[in-house]
Amino acid sequence: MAMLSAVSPATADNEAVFQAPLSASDAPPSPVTSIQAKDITRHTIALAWQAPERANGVILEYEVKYYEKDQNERSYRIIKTTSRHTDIKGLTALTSYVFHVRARTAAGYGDFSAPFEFMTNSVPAPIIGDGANSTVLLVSVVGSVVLLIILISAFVISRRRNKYSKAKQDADEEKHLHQGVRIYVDPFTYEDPNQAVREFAKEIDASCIKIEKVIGIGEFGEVCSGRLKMPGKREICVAIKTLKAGYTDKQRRDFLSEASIMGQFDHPNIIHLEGVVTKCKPVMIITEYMENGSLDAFLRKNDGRFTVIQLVGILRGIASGMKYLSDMSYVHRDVAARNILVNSNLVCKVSDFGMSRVLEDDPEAAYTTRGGKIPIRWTAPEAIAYRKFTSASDVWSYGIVMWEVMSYGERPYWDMSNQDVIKAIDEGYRLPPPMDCPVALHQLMLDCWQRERADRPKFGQIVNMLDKLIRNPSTLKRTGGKDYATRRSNPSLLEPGSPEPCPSAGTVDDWLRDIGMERYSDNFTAAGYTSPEGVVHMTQEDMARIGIAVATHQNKILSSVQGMLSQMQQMQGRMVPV
Ligand code: ACK
Repeated sequence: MAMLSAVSPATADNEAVFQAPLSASDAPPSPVTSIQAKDITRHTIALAWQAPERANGVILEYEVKYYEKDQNERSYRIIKTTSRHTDIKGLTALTSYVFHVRARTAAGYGDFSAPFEFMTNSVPAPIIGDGANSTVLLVSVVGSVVLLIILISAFVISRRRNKYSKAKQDADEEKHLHQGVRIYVDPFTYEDPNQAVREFAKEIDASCIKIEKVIGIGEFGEVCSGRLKMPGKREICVAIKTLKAGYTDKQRRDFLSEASIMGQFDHPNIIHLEGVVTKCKPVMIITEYMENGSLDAFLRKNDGRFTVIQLVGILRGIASGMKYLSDMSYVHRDVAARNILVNSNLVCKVSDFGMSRVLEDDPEAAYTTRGGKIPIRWTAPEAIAYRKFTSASDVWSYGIVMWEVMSYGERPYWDMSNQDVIKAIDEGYRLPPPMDCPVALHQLMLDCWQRERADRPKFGQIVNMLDKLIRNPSTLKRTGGKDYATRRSNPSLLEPGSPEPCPSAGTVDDWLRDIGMERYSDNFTAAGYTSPEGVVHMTQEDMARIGIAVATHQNKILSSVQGMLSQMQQMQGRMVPV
């Protein structure tokens, strides 16, 4: 166990510091106790609240946390404001929302208020007064009906255009929400990056930190585990990233940029920044401690030990963290299992933020012909080709993380060279489903690996999809079978292997039941589609011909058919062409 001597260990003196009574300015503000809704419309609630009874200093800002009452509290949104009121916009009509408010002073955040619940309205604010004459009313009603027809037609047309037209709607909605949700601020836009550190990271006194052991090496220095005991708070385990001696100004800036970025996030699936030590050496970044370390190593150590539901829970957590980041307009660029940390409760948190550093630090990152350093196997083609990094390229990488998780930490594309990976992807090949991977999950991976980035799902949709699978575990039962077990020891990706018999995918009836489309069983039977092999080549026209008229049902069945086809092809020893 290595002890670093540069930081004072917990001595009797330090203990005395911990136990000293808090002065008013050390104590965070007391909780906000009352929140009122001053005005409510279909999509907006105007909130106002009282200052906390004991501010214990100057209140620098308030944080409003809110979420739909019926949704998981984890998918909350945050708005920060310096005043005691704010308009919460972009809400869904006729929906109950829960709000909490807390105040921040120089001593940090106080506790959140108790929950306050308000419901949005169901009708738009009236535009016709009581005295309006019936002609105006009639015109308005006719106008509304025409508008409704136009909207419905537009909706149907856009639904038909591509399966992620809903994605577009969600994206538009998200854009609105951006007006209410804080957007990530790039610390390098500050003239003085130290200012960003001061703004987003709390300075911690080195005497509060006890370093216990070195757990790894980062680009800038050792990563250690230890304990943090802040005045008035209980002692917690922390991870401590240190900046090694002899650093340049640029290295110090790059090192601390990670804290300036992390400090802007507050989400259960994003690694939490406790603070920084910048006033003495070594300079340190202190984060929550994640007992199980990096996800890739953790999975390899626990090969085969989790249930599918546990694995999907892991994926759901990561997707939720990524949704939060994309909502804040933060593009990670290096989403990979090695950059996800796991705690003792199997909660996964996205980590490894930073600017230029992110890719420099990553041993997987390789130089491209254009000079950038990129982790090829995890990166979307447009990001490799012309550095177009977006939340959609993060979705591609997330698909690779899904594959890593379902294969318990296997290396994507095994021992293929980076150049071969780029070529295979360009030719339309995709990773096959890992052993025992539910078809629905492999289909989601394939969706994340759509060549057109606009066709990839948004993180919000991925979270919804995973929630649906978790709620209906029977949808996770259908897998490609065990034949794939051989692939792990002898992956021959691009060589067509000797054709194997197709795996039994059950009956067409079973399959339709799995995807919730059993109402069409008779249509399939009557048209002679009695085996999965017969179904996989069906087209949209075939669907219409056998009497499936609803576009959403056609899409659902077709997307499942595509997954089934890819299953069969990978069973024949090939990577999946799309
Ligand atoms: O796989 P690991 O044990 O998890 O090895 C790496 C190492 O430090 C170098 O990055 C571990 N590590 C990084 N941050 C944390 C953290 N917050 N909690 C626990 N381990 C961490 C990582």
